Amino acid sequence: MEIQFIYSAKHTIHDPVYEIYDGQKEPYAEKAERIKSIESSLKANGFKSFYTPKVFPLKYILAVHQKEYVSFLRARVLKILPEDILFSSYYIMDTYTPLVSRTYEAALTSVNVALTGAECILNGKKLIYSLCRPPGHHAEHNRMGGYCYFNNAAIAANYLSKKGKVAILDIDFHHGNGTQNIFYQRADVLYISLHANPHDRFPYNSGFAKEKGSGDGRGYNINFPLSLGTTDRQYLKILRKALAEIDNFNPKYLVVSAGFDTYEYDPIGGFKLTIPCFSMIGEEIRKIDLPTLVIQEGGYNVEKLGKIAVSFVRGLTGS
Ligand code: SP5
Ligand code: ZN
Repeated sequence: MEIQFIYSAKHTIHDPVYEIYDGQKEPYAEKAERIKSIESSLKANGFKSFYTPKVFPLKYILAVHQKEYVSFLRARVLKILPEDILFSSYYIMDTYTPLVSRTYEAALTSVNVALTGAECILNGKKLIYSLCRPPGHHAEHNRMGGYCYFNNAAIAANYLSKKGKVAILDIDFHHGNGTQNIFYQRADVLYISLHANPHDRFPYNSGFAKEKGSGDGRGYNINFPLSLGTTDRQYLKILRKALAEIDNFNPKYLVVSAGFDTYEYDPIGGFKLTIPCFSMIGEEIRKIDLPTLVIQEGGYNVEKLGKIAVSFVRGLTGS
C-alpha cells in the first residue's frame, strides 16, 4: 500500500537546550534530531514521497484551543530573546515545555504538517504520515505540557470530523491527556489510548481506566493503562482489543498518535517493545482498513528512531 509523508525542515527553529525534571536541569529530550533521523532513515529505505506542508488559517487551531491561550503563546514569545528560554508562565502545566523565541512558529508549522496530511485524506488518500514536531497529544484546550503546544492530532481529527466519525488511536508511551481533554464530551470522536499507568509516569493525573468520557461523550474515551516492563506480546494483545473497539465504533477515518517511546531502550520510556514489534503494530493497524493519518508524537532514542519508524511503516504498508 502507498504512503506519503508530510515534513517541514522548519521544526529545528524550536530548540530548547534543557528541561527541568524534579528540580534539576536535564538535556531536552525532544530534540530536533529525532525527526531528522526518522526522515533520513525512511528516505534511505526507499520511502521517497515527501511533501512540504501548506499553510492553513488559524481557525482550525481555534476550533480546538482557547483563543486566549493561542494569543498568549503568540504574544509571549515575541518578548523572548533568541538565546533565552522561559519556563514558568501562564498556561504551562509542567517544566518540560519551555518557550523559546520561535516556539510559536514551530508549533504552527507542526499543525500545518498535520492538517496537510488530513486534507490529503479528505482528498481520497488512504495512508499519510505527518512528521510533526513539536508533538501535540499533551496539549489541552488551554494549556501546554509534555513538550506539546498545539494538539496536532486533535486539530487534524476535528477537521476530519466534519466529514464523518473519527477514531484516534494513541500508541505513545504516555497518556494523551490533551487529546482526551479536547474530545471528552464528544461522541463523534473516539479517543483510545495504550500507555504507561499514570501512577508510574507522566502525566500522573490523567489516563486511568475509569476516565470514560462525560455527557454525550460517555463511553467514547477508552484508556488502557499498562505496567512498566510491558512486552511485545502483552502490548499486541491489548492493541488488538483497542482495534476491536475502533472497529465496533465504525469510524470513517483513523488518526494514529504514534509515539516510539514504547521502545525497550527509550531513555524516558519503560516498556520493552522491540523494533520488530513496531511492524506488527503497523500491520494490526493496516488490517482494520480505514483511511489513516499517522501523526508523530514522542520517541526519544534518537539513534534508533529511524529504524523504529521504518519497521512501523513497513507494517503499515505491508511491505
Ligand atoms: C510527547 C511526549 O512523549 N511527551 C513526554 C513528556 C514527558 N516528559 C517527562 C519526562 C522527563 C524525562 N526526564 C527524565 C530524566 C531522568 N533522569
Ligand atoms: Zn510520550
